[in-house]
Amino acid sequence: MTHEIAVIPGDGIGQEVTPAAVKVLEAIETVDFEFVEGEAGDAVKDETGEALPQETREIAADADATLFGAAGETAADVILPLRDVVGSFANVRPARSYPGLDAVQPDTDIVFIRENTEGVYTGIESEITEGVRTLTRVITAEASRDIAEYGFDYAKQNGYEDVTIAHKANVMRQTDGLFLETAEAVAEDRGADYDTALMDALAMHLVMTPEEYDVIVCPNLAGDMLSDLSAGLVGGLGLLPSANIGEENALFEPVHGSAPDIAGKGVANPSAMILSAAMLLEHLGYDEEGDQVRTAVESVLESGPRTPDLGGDAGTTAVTDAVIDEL
Ligand code: GGG
Repeated sequence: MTHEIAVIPGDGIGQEVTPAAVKVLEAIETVDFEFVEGEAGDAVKDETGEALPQETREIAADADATLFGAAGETAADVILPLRDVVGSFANVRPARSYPGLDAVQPDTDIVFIRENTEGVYTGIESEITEGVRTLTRVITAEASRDIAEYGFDYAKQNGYEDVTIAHKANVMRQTDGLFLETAEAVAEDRGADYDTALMDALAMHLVMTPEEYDVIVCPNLAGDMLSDLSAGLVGGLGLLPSANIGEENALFEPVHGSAPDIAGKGVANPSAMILSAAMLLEHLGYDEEGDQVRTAVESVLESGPRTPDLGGDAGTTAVTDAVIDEL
């Protein structure tokens, strides 16, 4: 069986790390892929006036899964609609420390389960009058239930003991009040143990004692920010993959953005993107192959070569080829 994969490199280092992940997938001899490339991002907007052309939407909608690189200035016009195209409601962001890397917190193994459709990312913003702008934060019981169910199921299926529900219901009483009460009801229906944590205090606890957390179920913005914070604990954004999961389709992307400061230099760390490809393999049912890719990345992270963000002097291609050699 051949799996059709939409490949959307996007902007900046997305153009460098996405081909690296494709090269790794091509090296997996037990799975057949057909890659269909689509354009999106700042450059295509400059050329055509549209950051996400209809053709690219269709490529992602028709594929078995999508690999997405990075979004730049047009992030809101690219990645948010793409998540919608694949019907994604859950953004899974594992933040793990790896042996041999100089991490701030070497005992980190946390999976953020981020609500992926609403919160402050619905784009409902207005200018009321000059100097006054507003943003509408949308929280629904349906989306809160979906993400909580996904989070508790994920924890059970992946052998994680602790689930924490992140919120700020003492201030955002209506919106996070609903998120919290809905997620707690899901836990109680399942008879599952859980903790709740105010997201601001949680940020501090994550820095000081990340080993106390396993799976964290978060509203949208909190999940985006707390996962980036946790990237800092394990060695940087070059290490965090993610999966945008829908009922029938999914999109895989590194947590990092387009990194314009290093784009075009050939030194971007491909690990997050290759680990996202490992998540894609698992999503398609190739657990063994996904595990092989992750193990190969871990081995290269431990023994090198490494890109400059991890203290090395190797380029994207050298690291990718080393991962393929390990495979
Ligand atoms: N590959 C991820 C990416 O391009 N991130 C840029 C960004 O702004 N992301 C916002 C989000 O993940 O919601």
